[in-house]
Amino acid sequence: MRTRSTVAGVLAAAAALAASEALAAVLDLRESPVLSVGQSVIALTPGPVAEAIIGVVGTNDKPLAVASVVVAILLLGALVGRWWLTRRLAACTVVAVLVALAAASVLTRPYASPQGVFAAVAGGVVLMGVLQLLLPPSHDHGATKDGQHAGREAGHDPSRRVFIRTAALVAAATVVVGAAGQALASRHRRREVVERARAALRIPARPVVVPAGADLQVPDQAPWLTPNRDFYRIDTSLQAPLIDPAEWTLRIHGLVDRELTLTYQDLLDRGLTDAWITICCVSNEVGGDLIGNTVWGGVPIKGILEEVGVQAGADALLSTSEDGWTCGTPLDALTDGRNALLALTMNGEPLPVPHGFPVRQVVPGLYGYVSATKWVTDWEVTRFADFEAYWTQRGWGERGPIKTESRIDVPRDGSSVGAGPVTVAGVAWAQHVGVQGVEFRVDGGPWKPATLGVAANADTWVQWTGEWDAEPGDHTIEARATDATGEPQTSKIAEVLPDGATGYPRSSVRVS
Ligand SMILES: Nc1nc2c(c(=O)[nH]1)N[C@H]1C(S)=C(S)[C@@H](COP(=O)(O)O)O[C@H]1N2
Ligand SMILES: [Mo]
Repeated sequence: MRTRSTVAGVLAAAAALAASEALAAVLDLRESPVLSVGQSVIALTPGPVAEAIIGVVGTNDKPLAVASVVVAILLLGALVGRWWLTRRLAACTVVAVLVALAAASVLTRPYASPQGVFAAVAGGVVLMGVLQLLLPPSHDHGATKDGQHAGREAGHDPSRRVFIRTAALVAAATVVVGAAGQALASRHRRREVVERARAALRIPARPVVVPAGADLQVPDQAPWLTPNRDFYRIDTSLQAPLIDPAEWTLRIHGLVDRELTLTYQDLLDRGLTDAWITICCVSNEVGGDLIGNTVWGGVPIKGILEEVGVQAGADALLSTSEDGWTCGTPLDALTDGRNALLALTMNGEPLPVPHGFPVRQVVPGLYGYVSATKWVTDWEVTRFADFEAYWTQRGWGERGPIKTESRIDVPRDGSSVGAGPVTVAGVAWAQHVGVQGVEFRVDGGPWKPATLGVAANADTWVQWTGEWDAEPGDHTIEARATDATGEPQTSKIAEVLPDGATGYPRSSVRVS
């Protein structure tokens, strides 16, 4: 009976999930209850835990968040099933708490709606209904407190056959409803509208030309220009916000002389500036790939801030995305003349939805968490003393200047190469300062200068390459960059928390 009630509980929870998600799809909700709960879990995850998770699973953090919520609900379902016949009050309390938590998640999200609460409640009702179906409180079907009637062989237990048949039916219905819900959700009306609007945009075409000599064309090395589809994605959204550019506005307020609300067309009318900028995540470990380089097209932020008139005493721009993520950027970095942009295009095409469509910020020299707000809809000119942005609340540094770093791409860490001349290559960056040189060394020997690719400007990474005469055995290659002021990157190992990793990148290779 214990197995039976556990199975019934898990099945009931799965049916509840399928029903609630399908209902959310039928109602065309912006966000289903499961996603809302996932978002709450993300928001409540302490910074160091989030960091450890990103460190292990990288950009698979989103499926992991959803999977954890689903698994947790199935486990709670198992518990409810166990208690259904013997401790009904406790079982119902667990269901009620689950529904209440889901409803609270739905209601605290930017896309809160009464229908979302309805979908969560429906899930609870289905859960209990299925349990009632699978575990009838009967006297003659073996459902007594201590389980089976004595002397009955499991195989000949009629209630067992009934259970299996009903359970199979419930499982089949769950799969059908779940699949139908997913199919329906993928045809989300809003997604279609936004994708159509994105495809229909006629932004003056500007050819994307990689500056001559920037890409050294070393086999197996990451290309100098990161294609949009390979660009790393880091954000707190389980489902990228869907914003119709025709409805998008940026409201600018706070310590300004004149408030201003900009539309997408307003930005287009100003004309777009193109800039090659390498952006990087503070969670990028030494040697990591949470960094990418593209040409961004947008409107300089400096001019917009001049237009609204920043008042004395302000030192920060607090930007907020449509889904409520916040970011604090030093005003200095936005007004000192660097290419800080409100970007509309990435590699010549409208921003892909996961990268901030229709409008995001890009600021050379600052990690993404303090500068690169995607789906940005609100700007408040303010003071750092008066607020704490999303990641600062979770333990990250208030300011996030990018640290000078380098990476070895070839030969890859852990690879084997033949003895003789071996090409060593990688990238190095010191955004908005520039890279003057890169050196590499083997087994702690003397540093050897690498050849650098052409730098488009001080805001992008540079590729570097060199040659090493490899002798058989196990060897470790290290690299270090020196920025344009002559400052070499530090050898001191720092973790990514609180404000970015440092240390020499290493590649350990076996030479045969
Ligand atoms: N709205 C929103 N914008 C965001 C984030 C986010 O979580 N939400 N993450 C930031 C972080 S931490 C980084 S590193 C960059 C990543 O931009 P990308 O996903 O386009 O590479 O976006 C930034 N902008
Ligand atoms: Mo980031």
